[in-house]
Amino acid sequence: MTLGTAGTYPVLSAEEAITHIQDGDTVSFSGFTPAGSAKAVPVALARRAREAHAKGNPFKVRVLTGASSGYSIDEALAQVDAISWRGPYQSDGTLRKQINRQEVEYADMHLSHLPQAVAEEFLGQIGTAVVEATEITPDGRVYLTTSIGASPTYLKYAQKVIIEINRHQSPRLREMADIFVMPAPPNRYPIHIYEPLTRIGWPYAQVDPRKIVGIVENDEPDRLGDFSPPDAASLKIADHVIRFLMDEMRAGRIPPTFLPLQSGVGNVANGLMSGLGAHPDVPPFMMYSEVFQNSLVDIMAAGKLLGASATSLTITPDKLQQIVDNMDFFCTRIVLRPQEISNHPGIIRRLGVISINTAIEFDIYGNVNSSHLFGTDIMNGIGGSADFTRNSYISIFTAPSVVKNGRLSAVVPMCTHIDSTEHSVQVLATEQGLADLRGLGPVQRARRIIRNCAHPDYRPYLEKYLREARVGHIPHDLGRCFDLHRNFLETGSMLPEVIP
Ligand code: 0RQ
Repeated sequence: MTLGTAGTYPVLSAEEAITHIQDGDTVSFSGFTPAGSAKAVPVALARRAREAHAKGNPFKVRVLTGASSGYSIDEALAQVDAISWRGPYQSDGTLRKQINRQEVEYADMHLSHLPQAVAEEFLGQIGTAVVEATEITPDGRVYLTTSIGASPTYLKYAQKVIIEINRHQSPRLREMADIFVMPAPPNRYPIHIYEPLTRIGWPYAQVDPRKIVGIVENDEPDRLGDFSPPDAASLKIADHVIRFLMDEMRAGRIPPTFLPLQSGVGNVANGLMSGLGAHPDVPPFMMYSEVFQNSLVDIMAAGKLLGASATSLTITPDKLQQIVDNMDFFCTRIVLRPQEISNHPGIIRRLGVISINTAIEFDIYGNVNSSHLFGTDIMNGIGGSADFTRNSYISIFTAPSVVKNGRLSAVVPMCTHIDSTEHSVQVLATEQGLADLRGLGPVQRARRIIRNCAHPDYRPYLEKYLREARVGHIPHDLGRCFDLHRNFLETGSMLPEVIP
């Protein structure tokens, strides 16, 4: 152990730092996606868990992050069975299997709710927060890196804090940070964000220096995989959504200056944003979103994206370098906020955000399942999708109409799990077409969704279901509403007679 560069905090190896973490502790890590995630400490913790298990000793921790986390946290810890409880979101293959086998308890939460749930101690007392930063000052100012997420909250509520000082991350990232931690009710006043780039806070998070047990030095980059180019279905979905937005502008429901967009992550979302950026009729626009992703760097550099508010820079190393090399340009156009503010329902409603997220499946009435397969198995989680959907000016969900070579339809009679209800979902799009559901009653919605969005192989089945369902405000047949799902589980295809 040596003294820190500021002479204030002890510099620890990752192995020394983890001696402060015990079996059963709740540990909160920085990171929203792999961006800004703690790296050295969780990997050392995984080594310790493996050694403990080899000796027959228990070692598991309860893990909190901002959202998903990538290799260093979920994958490293799940591979050695070191997670007992996880929240608020994950997307790791190994951890997913453990959750679905009931080996790990998983609290799948709206991401804007997380900081308040921490403050209320519903998630237990946080023993240690491990937060990546480029600098910590003697008076406890913590300059975060590529994500803000829930780190300000974790620094505030954890009993002990370990700071990972990452020398790879640019100290200039702080120029994008705008950090404000909401007080507890009833002392909450209006949040003065009137356009996506309004700044209301400070470039650093605050921690009580007495809680810091040490700093761990590190120089690993965020580990983000490359995006594959969008497939044909994604490009068609993007076309339908862009045409719809253009029609909304022509109808005067979207002003000529456009409205801020939120878009989910993944290849469809990247393709959609690139398409919007390249479209000659789309005016330069803003984003009020959760994640700033790869395609946005180019359209911002080209002047099409005027500004973006997010909570993380989830971008590949080459794109991050482009931002760091041109920081004078980008730091006036990107604001990184805590997830409580990036996903704040009131601000989303005030700004008139147009949300575009991806569904696993949706039913003929417009209920959307974002998180669970066959009603039982988690895929990733609800994430921020419903923070935005419920409060946006126009809420859009996209999905390919079929997956697994047509053996699964994304349009079903009834979703086996619902994350965003028909009341919140306004527009659905698949590569087949787009269904604008605003103002329609259930049966009209069903007819439009089946006609515009369902794959032709599944349309006759869905039409027959609607025709034969028990009449009510929302016609259904409770004996048959999950037949497609049951068919798939039993035969490997939702419609075995149609698709071999
Ligand atoms: O399974 O991996 O075995 O092939 O689900 O599907 O097509 O890879 O889609 O990566 O875009 O993820 C909704 C999961 C889509 C994601 C979801 C199977 C399919 C595949 C994944 P395989 P794809 P994507 C704001 C936004 C919730 C959080 C959110 C998500 C796997 O977008 O997690 O919205 N969203 N955050 O084969 C059975 C179906 C299926 C199906 C797909 N109908 N039935 N399996 N799959 N449809 C937050 C941020 O901005 C971070």
